[in-house]
Amino acid sequence: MSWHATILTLFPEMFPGPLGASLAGRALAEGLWRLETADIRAHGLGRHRAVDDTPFGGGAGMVMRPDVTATALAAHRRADDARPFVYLTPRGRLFTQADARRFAAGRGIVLLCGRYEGLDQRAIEATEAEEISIGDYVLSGGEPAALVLLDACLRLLPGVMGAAASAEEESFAEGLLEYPHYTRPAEWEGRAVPPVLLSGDHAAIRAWRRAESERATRERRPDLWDRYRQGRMAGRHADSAASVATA
Ligand code: 6GU
Repeated sequence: MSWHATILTLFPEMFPGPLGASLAGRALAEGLWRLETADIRAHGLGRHRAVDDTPFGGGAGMVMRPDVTATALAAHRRADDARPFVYLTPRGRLFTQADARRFAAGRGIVLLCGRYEGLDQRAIEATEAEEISIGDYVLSGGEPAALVLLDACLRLLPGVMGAAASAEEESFAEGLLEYPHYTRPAEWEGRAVPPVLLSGDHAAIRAWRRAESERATRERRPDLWDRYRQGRMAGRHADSAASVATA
């Protein structure tokens, strides 16, 4: 069976969205992965199919009801489903390349997209959801985060990218930012390509690229740089959360 993504959402029309184009879209058409969207509102209560209510204790916004959400989940995830269940929320742990690798290595994923002020805490606990955020900013819902998370997983599935790209992935899965890239023309509007790249000296090119990767990481991402240096001192780099930035 192909890699199976199930998305529980109040906005199923947002999917596949961008995942219907480019690499992920071709892989979807080829059956390398499968997408199932589940409309939470189909499990809503009463004539208005209510899925949310006002927060106990007061305050702004609405909270997704635990009963409706749990019913929707149970309808799309059987008890023996081996796939991880992820609730997308800005309260979650930050998503990393290590998560993408772990999810891509499994059978698929079940994603719950939060809306309103979020999901009732009891449903999060009862379902043992893994809470994940994609960054320190606020989205109006979990749907764009689900698209981001899926994109990161899908490009790692066998056959989705070429073999060359996978090899590249390995060589840069070290927690450094990428070096800068150049193509023709060799001179453009008075700007020359760094001469070493035209030298044909592959060892020198490798050394230049490594130095540029390290410089970019040091200048732009001191957090990644510290982790990279610690990893190097401990004699390991692979699979650090830092490698998210280099994939
Ligand atoms: Cl997963 N959801 C929302 N609403 N905002 C976010 C997020 C998720 N990750 C970062 N910001």
